Amino acid sequence: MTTSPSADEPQGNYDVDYVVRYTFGGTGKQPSPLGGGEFRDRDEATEQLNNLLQTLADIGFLTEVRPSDRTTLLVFIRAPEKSLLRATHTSRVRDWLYGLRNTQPGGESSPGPQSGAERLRAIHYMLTAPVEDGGANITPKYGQWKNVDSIFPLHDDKTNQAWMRDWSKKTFLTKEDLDQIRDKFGEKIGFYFAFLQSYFRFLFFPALFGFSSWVMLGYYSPIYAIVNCVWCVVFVEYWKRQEVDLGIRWQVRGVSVLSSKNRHFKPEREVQDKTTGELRPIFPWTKRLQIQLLQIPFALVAVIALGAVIATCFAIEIFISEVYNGPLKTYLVFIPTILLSSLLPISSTILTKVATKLTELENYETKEEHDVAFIQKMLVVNFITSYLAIFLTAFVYVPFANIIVPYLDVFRVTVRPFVSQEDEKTINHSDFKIDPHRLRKQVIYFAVTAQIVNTCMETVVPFIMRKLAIKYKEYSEEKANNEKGSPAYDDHPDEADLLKKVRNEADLPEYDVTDDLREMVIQFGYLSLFSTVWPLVPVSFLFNNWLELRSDFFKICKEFKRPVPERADTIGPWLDTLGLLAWIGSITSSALVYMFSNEGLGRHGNAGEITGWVLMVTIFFAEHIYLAVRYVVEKTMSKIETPSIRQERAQKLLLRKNILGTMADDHSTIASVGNVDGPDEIDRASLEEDARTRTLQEARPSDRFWGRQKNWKESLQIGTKIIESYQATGVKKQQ
Ligand SMILES: [Ca+2]
Repeated sequence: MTTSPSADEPQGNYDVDYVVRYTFGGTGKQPSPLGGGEFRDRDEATEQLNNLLQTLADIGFLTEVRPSDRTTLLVFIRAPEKSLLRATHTSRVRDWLYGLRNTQPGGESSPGPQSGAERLRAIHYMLTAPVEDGGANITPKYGQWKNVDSIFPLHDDKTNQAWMRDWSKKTFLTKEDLDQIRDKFGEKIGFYFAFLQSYFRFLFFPALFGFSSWVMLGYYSPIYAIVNCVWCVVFVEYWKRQEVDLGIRWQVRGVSVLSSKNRHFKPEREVQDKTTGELRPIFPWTKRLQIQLLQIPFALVAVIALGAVIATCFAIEIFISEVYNGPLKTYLVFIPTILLSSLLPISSTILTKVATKLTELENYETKEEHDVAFIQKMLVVNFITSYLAIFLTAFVYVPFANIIVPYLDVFRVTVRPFVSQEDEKTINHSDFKIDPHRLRKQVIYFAVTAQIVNTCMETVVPFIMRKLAIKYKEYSEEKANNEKGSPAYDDHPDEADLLKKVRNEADLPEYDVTDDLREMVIQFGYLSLFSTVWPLVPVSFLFNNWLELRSDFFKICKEFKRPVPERADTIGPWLDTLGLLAWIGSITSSALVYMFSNEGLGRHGNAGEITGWVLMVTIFFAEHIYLAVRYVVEKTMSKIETPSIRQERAQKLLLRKNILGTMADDHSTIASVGNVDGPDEIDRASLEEDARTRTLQEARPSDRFWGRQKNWKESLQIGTKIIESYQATGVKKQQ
């Protein structure tokens, strides 16, 4: 296991651990007609800043205040060695008490954080944990912290760039690379990259096999379908195993027991725990179940609403492209695309809002439960928007087109605004023929074109928008400074670069790994469900995912704030989704092979000859074979012992031996539990003194940065000055 020592972690960022962006509002608002609004704002902002700086000093953190822009300022936070040791020790003891660690962390000898992620996680815990757990209980944008806009760590640009260069030269990331990602960004993001890497590695076989079956077997080959289904099952089971292995390797097995509280949880009543006497907030599960039942109508509404939008656009498209032969056809074919790309986002936004509301009503106690419940609701929406169009072509258009097409005349209305009455009469559908390549064209679109478009929309477009936003902000700041007077507080030349970087990062959005995981799982769905139609699907995904891994990393580093490291021992509900997709894949693949095996026109060259009961029997057998294969793969996989699992077993054995051997004459293991609180008592004054004298002696480049403001009171003075200078100039101008 590679672990970078803590000393060289915050390189280049002047030892800054976290930055708080603090808004003081003011200049942007109109002064109240009664006057004094500006001053009331200012007093409140100063008072809350006082509160913030004092709280930070109370838990032993150093602070420095700098201006950011006309409405915000930056509070730099650094945890000195002593309070950091205490924070990591507390978090490790907690891990041990919850059974995440086999070995009890030693009292005084407990080493500092083993990785950047552990350091940042421990500090973040101190910043946000409830006061009774020794934290500062800072909740951005909430209650007394409503002026705290965000708390974020800074990107380590040098390392990020070095990794990007390194990875651009190799095909696979090594285990060590993944460990490094985990050490820097935490396990949750580590798991995403590990998943993407495993998926990419597993794509090599279907890509090769798909290519050769495209050359030799053609489309809708039953052999390809069977191999593909088995491969999907093997991959899902392999990844389950991989999660266990990584969980042990990264010491996060069972980490979900350490769940964080859901801030919006509203308990119905409090119940006294019989054994501990503690008051515990309760929300009865029966009530929650009642609200959860609303998921069924929600899913139905989602299916009907999205289904109606997609099916209508689909029908209009068929009408215009295959039935209609009047004038302007080349332009009219874009009508359904335009309709779809405007209606679909609107309906999914509404459904997302409803899902958010439902999840809130379900009132989960922990943030993790809340997130899982939300993702599960959104699955229906994701599935329909991604797969329904292909389903309609394969299972409605091809078998039933001859019956449906006459009814499509209702869509004459869509072309009426563009076509004269005489022309409209020329529309006839007597010569209508099913387009046998329609399905393949659609699958190719989703497997190639859509993937390229996605990468652009995900990485390239936001990057350009970001650059433009920075330019615009610079311009408008300059303009404001010219009009309203420039601020009293200039950047020190030493810090100019750092401050510029921090101001830019403060404007970035926060990263959520869920979106990237969803993208990959949906992609896996195209492979398992429809790749029989076009066996080159895995080839396209192979190339795409090599790039995806790198561009996603680039995206996290450049287009988002550095994420606060979080722990996880799984990719969460997406794992079940993978299993579900593999199962549905066995059904669709067998149905597709049966219906299209003769170049898209059924078994005997005529789509009308598909018989329902043969289809049913085919699906039934395929699905049962799937279950059998999965059982065998599952059993085989469980026999394989990965190195981490072997190591953990050995460690447990050794531990048992050691403890049982020393029980009789040594009570130190029990006595040292009392040392949970950490090495020795520390107070704020000694901490600040300590850290400052230490930095002065060592004369590092960050010394001057952290020496500018002697203590939190001086920081407050500077902060107040910044707020006053901006608001005073603003008021002057408005008068
Ligand atoms: Ca992505």
